[in-house]
Amino acid sequence: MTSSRPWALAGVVAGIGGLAASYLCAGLLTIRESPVVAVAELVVRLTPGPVAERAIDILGSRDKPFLLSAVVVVLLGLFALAGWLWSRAWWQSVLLWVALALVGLLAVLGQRGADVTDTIPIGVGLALWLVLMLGLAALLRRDQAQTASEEAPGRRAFLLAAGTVTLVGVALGSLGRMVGNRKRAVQESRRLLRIPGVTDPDPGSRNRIGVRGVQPWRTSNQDFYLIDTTMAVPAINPSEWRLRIHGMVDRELVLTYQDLLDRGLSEAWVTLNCVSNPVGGPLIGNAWWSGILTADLLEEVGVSPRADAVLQTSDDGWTCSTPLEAMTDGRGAMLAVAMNGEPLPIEHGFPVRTVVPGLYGYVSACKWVVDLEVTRFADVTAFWTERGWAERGPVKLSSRVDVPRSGESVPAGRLRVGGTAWHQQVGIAAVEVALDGGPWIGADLARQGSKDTWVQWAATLDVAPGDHLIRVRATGEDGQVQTGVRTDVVPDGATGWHEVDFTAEEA
Ligand SMILES: Nc1nc2c(c(=O)[nH]1)N[C@H]1C(S)=C(S)[C@@H](COP(=O)(O)O)O[C@H]1N2
Ligand SMILES: [Mo]
Repeated sequence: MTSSRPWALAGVVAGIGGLAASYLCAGLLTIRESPVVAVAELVVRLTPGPVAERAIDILGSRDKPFLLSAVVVVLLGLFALAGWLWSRAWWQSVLLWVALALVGLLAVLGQRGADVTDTIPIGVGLALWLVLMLGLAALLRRDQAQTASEEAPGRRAFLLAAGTVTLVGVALGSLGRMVGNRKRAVQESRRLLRIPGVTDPDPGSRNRIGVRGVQPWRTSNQDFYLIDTTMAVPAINPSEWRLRIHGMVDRELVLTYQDLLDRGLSEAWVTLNCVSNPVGGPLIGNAWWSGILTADLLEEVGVSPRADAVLQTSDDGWTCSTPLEAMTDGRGAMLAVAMNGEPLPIEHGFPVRTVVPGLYGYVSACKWVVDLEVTRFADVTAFWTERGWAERGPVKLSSRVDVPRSGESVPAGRLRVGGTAWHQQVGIAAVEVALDGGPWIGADLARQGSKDTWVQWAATLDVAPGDHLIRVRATGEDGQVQTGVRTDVVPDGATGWHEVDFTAEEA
């Protein structure tokens, strides 16, 4: 019998060739992403919410590279299988390939705004695979026939395979550069962009409580947490960006970036929260946002009195449904174009993202936003609400200890502790800490920027040598006291007091 290894190798080589062809084709057609990324995104979309949560827990920010690598490994295995199948019954191999192409097709057509051109890379990939496989199979057969009479076992096929791999490598390399060029072009236009009216106020020291180790009141763009489901951050040139506002409106509107800027900027400090932030967690940040008020835009288009939601869609297909009221009342919901005085960083939604004070990001803070559909909650679902998260997501009253850190050792005696607290749309009236289950002690508050920002607190404790536990709770301007009842982040945000254990050591 013939060895199966050269056949598997031929399958892999033909597979990579086909894949490279579809990559190149996608690049040339400036389709946002290649079929492989589309498949990875399909996996993300099909993953049940709790499984996704678990994966993010275990893998953290490595979840995406992990998923992409998994897709690639599975693909390579299937390529090898297809090559081997060809040696036994070529039509089985073709069937496997057609099945793979169908999965790719499904994934691609499932993307936002997919059209027929998006399917071309898959067709091209399939065709090239067939050509490569036919060629390699012919060579392998000839080699095997030769081996029977002379020597030189399968050498030609391997040489050819190596040659093809090299070619494919070159092709992939140049494609990588092309895609890279596009990203670089957008980075460059962002770097050169000056948005008139954007300011960059220094928060000064008034908001600072002055305890070392408490997170800065203003979160730099660099340190701002990042959460999104996208496999490939959209690279959108402002000159190509369009926003469509439609649905239950009197006059549909399509805006360019300049049209948007022409409507005038508003600016505010807003603390953004992720609903997945565990008690005491890091998924929160405070920035100075500059943008165009959604209330003005929605007034301009005239919304139906029967509407109660806005379905926001990102360039990457992610969606969220936001209460219409939150985007039209006086709270200052905006389409932000700048963050901390700079054009939005690409990964934070460049060129335009939504910021709605008082709501968790998953129901409001759409990055790379391109479509606002005025609608009704009863008529739509969105990315996270389809996965078991609540339809409404107001930020919950919460507080955090930053100093001391969990497990830290500190000198016994007078100890300055500190952290932050927030209750967007309401404001913080008081913060209290308790040592080792003792009575609540009032903390000092720094100045709160506005009711939509966090506020820093500090307290002085006297700690004896030994192990200790401190906990913190906040009270809102509305008199609500932060509950100690612990609930999970699903479906609408965690509750409970943040507790930190530490050790005081004899000085
Ligand atoms: N396009 C897009 N926008 C998105 C998301 C996303 O997955 N895709 N995630 C949302 C969530 S859950 C949060 S908490 C915020 C986070 O914004 P940041 O990454 O700028 O901090 O973005 C929101 N906007
Ligand atoms: Mo989030």
